[in-house]
Amino acid sequence: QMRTGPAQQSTVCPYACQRRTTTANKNKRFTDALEVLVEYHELTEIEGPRVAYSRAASVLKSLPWTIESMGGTEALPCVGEKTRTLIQVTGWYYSYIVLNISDQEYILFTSVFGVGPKTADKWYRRGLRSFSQILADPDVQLNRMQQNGFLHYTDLSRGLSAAEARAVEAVVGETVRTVAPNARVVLTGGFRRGKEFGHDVDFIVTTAEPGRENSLLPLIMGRLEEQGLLLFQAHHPSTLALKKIPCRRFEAMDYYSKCFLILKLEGSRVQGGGQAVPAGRGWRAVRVDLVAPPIERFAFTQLGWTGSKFERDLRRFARVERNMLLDNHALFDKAKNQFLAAVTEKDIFAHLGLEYMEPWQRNA
Ligand code: TTP
Ligand code: MN
Ligand code: MN
Ligand code: MN
Repeated sequence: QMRTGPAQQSTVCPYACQRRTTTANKNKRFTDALEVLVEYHELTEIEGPRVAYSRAASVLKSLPWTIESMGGTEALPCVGEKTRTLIQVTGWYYSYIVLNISDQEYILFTSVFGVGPKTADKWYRRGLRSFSQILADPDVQLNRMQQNGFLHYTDLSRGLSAAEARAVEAVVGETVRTVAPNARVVLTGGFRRGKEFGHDVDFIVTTAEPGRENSLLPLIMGRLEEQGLLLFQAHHPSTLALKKIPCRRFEAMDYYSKCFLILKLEGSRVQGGGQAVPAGRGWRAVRVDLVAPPIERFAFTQLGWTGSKFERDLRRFARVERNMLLDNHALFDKAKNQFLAAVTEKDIFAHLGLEYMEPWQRNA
């Protein structure tokens, strides 16, 4: 009975980690509008509206049917009065939110690599309303990341196709094989979830040699540099040895060695030519993230970095429903006062008493 709405509603689970959400979003019209609201509310300290809209969007993404009207949405979990109004009047309400909101510059500013809500807010408060005003203002100090964010803005704001992500995977794979033949690289993030489009490509790099994971990323960056492919790098060495695990705060945060890169992707490497590569130049800039956890933490890293709101709800589910703490490093059972080991993601789902969800079913 996949056709009508109301018959489905009783089966919609309240946590995203209990729902199978593929990239085939049947309610994109509404979820796009909701995600603009989520982004807009990221500016404020009050997390209520942001969380509420974000959860509502996740629920709508998981529905196997398209919502036609507000009627019949009453029984959906996490879909409150405001979201239902948005559904009812989506056409004009959406335009109103996107086009007339006074702070739309804030959303524009945070689209620059290295610019977060705080910086965007600071610039907005200074009266700055456009990139040219920011770049022309003698009092604005851009850090190295932001300088590169502006320098490569056109390429980076375009995002990447799955074909380009595969080309990046080949480049990173070859590089790792050259400097660390025994290391392993796996794709994670949105492209692991089967997205056709993403803002960067994420990889986990591991080695079976204990302690060696901390020297991997500098080696990889060095080799990328030698090949003339490294346009920008910010490396954060591991702080794992210094920290208490699991994190007490449930953020998409971890203590592993990681780096945020901008790489040069040559058009010739992309199957089908790579439409996003400017013709005269033959290459484009792409954002790449690498993380290098110790091998025994691989499953937790993989689950965490595969991402989406699925991940946030998984942590919340663990805490609220299971009295456990889950983060990118570990799963801790508070009742038993012990860590629960995991070699694969399946082990973690099993510890949580959840049905295993494939990565492409985690597009919450
Ligand atoms: P993103 O790359 O930001 O998001 P995405 O791959 O889902 O989508 P896109 O790139 O297309 O926008 O993050 C991927 C996951 O990595 C996200 O769930 C959070 C996680 N992550 C950490 O857990 N710790 C970190 O330090 C960072 C930078 C990311
Ligand atoms: Mn990503
Ligand atoms: Mn992103
Ligand atoms: Mn990323």
